[in-house]
Amino acid sequence: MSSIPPHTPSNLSSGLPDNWADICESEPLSFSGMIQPHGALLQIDVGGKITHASANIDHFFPDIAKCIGQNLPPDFFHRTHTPLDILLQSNVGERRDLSSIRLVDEGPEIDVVLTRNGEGILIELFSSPQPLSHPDPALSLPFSRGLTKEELFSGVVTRVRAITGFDRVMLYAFRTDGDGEVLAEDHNPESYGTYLGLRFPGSDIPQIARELYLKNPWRQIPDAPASPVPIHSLTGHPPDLSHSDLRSVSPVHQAYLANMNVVASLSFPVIENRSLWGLVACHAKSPTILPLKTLSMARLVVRNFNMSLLQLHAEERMQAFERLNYRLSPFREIFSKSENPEDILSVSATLLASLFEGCGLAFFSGHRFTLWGTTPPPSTIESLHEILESTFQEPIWQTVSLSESFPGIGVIPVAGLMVIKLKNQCSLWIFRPETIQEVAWGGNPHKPVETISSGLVISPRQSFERWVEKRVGQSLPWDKFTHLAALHLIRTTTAAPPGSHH
Ligand code: BLA
Repeated sequence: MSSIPPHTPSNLSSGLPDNWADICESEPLSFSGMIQPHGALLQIDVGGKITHASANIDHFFPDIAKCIGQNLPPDFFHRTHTPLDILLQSNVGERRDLSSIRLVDEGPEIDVVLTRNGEGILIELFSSPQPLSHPDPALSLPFSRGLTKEELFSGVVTRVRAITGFDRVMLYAFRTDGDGEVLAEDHNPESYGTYLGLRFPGSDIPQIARELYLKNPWRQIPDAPASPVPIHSLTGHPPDLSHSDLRSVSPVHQAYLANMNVVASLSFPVIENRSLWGLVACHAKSPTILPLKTLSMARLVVRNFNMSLLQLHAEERMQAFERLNYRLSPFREIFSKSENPEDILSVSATLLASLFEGCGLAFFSGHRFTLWGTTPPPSTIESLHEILESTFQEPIWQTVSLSESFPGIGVIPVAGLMVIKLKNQCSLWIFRPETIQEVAWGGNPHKPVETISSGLVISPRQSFERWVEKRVGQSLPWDKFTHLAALHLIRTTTAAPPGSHH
């Protein structure tokens, strides 16, 4: 029997219901049945029949409200220069952005977005505001090669602010621990304070909201407090708004923006390996509606940035791999000859400890192990080995705090642990010491729930003032470079011997 109680996830937000994060994750964002009032929406099915219309549709397209259940006039597709059958043949998620279209003679010019969705075609109509200014077309040229990361980061926020005119534009990046941080910011000199360098808890942007960025080019909230408009339905079910930019704003997020003193918000996804790497997030203090052309131009800038970022990351990885290849060669060499823990650590302990910034190591070969440097006592390591062997299948496991992961572990002279599983039941354990860290947050992140008269509600923070957390009992985080080094170790020691073929 092991002497250490099983793993319990750390609970930052003590006193809260355990499932508060699930509550955020279960809001039916895409089935709100309502839209924001700056545009109007129609859903047609694959036969061209109108199944849903927003209550304000008359404002954009007179006489259509009566037509729920009937076919959209063929003239519509003539005026949008996009035949219905062509639209229906496109893949779900594909969209056509049409600027300055007239749906009726002598009618106003409007912007139209047509999106093929699961149910048929989603039609979104927006009044086409005159652009505030005509941004310099050079802003949408690709970023020059050879910029440093910092130059690229500040380049994208400056360009997006020049195009959109928002008060504040930030590059917000998700960290490997799920939280996020503001890496670059450009703001109106009159706007208050800065979010640059501040960290925000992962729960501020739930996964359900992050996933929508993989389907949409941007999320536009021109007037967060504005009352939403209901959608009339033929089917009795709300339409799927996962591809809709007009989708009404989550009430929690409305409160969040209000607490931040933000009225208009606009954000563009930055994507790497099909997942959301970050956002370019824009804030304004007063309602701000941009024409489709301006939105498309800002999106192009973010896409250019995204491409340069991927290139930079690829170069970084290549350089890191070359360095790792060189530095890890003594380890590879000894491990290819011997799996004896003493042999391995006598040759490579110093280099492994310095590469992984560890204070102590354990090398397991089956159930035999050898220790080096500062580690917990052997009996504790044996118990940990037993638990981890039975609970974790992944090739890499890590924690920044063994005492948070295993509250019964007792007093130990280390905080963090990374376990790297190698071939033949061998594993390398790296211990890190406690490093007291100061983390500057955008407001106290530990209180996402409040008590109001009717009970407990999930609510965003009231204040986003810089709030410094002093982190004790934790090691430095296991960052991307450490992960890369661990993967490199696994790959290069399990690679098929030269000459073998698959
Ligand atoms: C959405 N939260 C968002 C979005 C951002 C943030 C960028 C996307 C929509 C948008 O662009 O406005 C958070 N905004 C930030 C952060 C910064 C910023 C971190 O500018 C930092 C500078 N929010 C909460 C809690 C919940 C929550 C506790 O604080 C959960 C109950 C939910 N956030 C939430 C939801 C959305 C959201 C539901 C989706 C809103 C929508 O699209 O309607």
